[in-house]
Amino acid sequence: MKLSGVEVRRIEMPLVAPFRTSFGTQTVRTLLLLRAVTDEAEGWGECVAMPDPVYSSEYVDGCADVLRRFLVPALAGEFSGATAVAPSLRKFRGHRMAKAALETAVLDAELRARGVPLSRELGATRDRVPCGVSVGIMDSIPELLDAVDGYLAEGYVRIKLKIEPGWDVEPVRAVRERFGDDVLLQVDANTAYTLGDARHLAKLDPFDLLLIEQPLDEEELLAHAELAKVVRTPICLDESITSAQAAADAIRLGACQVINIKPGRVGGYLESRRIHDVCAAHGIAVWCGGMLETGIGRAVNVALAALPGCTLPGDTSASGRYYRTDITTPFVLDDGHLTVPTGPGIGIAPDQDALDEVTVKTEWIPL
Ligand code: SMG
Ligand code: MG
Repeated sequence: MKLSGVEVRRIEMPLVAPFRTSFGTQTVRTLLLLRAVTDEAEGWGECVAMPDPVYSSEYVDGCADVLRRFLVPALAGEFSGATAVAPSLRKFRGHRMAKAALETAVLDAELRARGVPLSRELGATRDRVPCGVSVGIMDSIPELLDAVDGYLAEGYVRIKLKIEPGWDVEPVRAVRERFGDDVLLQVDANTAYTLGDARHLAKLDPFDLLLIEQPLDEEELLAHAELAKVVRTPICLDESITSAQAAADAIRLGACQVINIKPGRVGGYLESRRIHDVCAAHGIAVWCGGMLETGIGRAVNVALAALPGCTLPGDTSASGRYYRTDITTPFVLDDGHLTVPTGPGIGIAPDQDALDEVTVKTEWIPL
């Protein structure tokens, strides 16, 4: 396979509602969309980094820079396909979101050329996946209850509440009181707490949550293991899990009982599959996270969520949860599920007009 170049589009898509987490509020999703042009076919990849380095160290302009100067040029010449991408990029440290986008675009091109759907390539065992929804921090409890009510009415099978100090026990209590004990409920702190908050976080235990996601800093694996001795709610790691090696270490240390897999955070779908397998071997439940993806990133996430070890509903919500108009055929909830695309590669492509509408910059990186 030979790459002739990569088109990098910067797109800006308004969110249907502001999304507030412990690190900030998003009203527009700005991200990079890659189109890899090869001698066999073209393929798409979405870079999940945000404009500011607040979820992780990567950010949109940094990803565009590293793709232009280092990652795309490293793929010059003949190579054997998507499995050769990560080894070719390994000498460049970090930048996993940028690497993941490039690997996905190459993988999509390769699979389209071979006529193989990504879900089959990854080893998916389901044709539809149950979907959860991530609910941002709100200004008031009544506002939160209205939002949760709406999502449950739409059919979402699991609710995740974003939390931070000052917005944790009370919102969880209110949701449990209003919607009952049967609702699958979990929380995500995006690193907002310290180990000193352990006793406070244990106050979430009576609410029978599925998990608490990334309560402490991403580098604090040992502190998560200590926290796990104080809180009964299972700990799930997101930001801390940057590779299959990190997952194996975290499991060995007792830092988590559940892992959120995000292909962007770990450098791609092939590494995601390895994390899935490491977790399956240790009896650790996994689920597919979300980064407010467009239909392109969502298609790939839904394929990943269809793997047998993804035993918990993911943050793979319908297009309408995020955008009034998606750049692909929208993903629509059917009885709380999304259908796994069956076409070759990622199984979906952007609508050219919709894509042009949201594109603010296009760059061609030639090889
Ligand atoms: O894609 O539905 C989604 C968002 C899910 O909460 C979500 N993602 O830490 O898991 C997480 C956050 C990170 C992105 S916030 C902009
Ligand atoms: Mg998270």
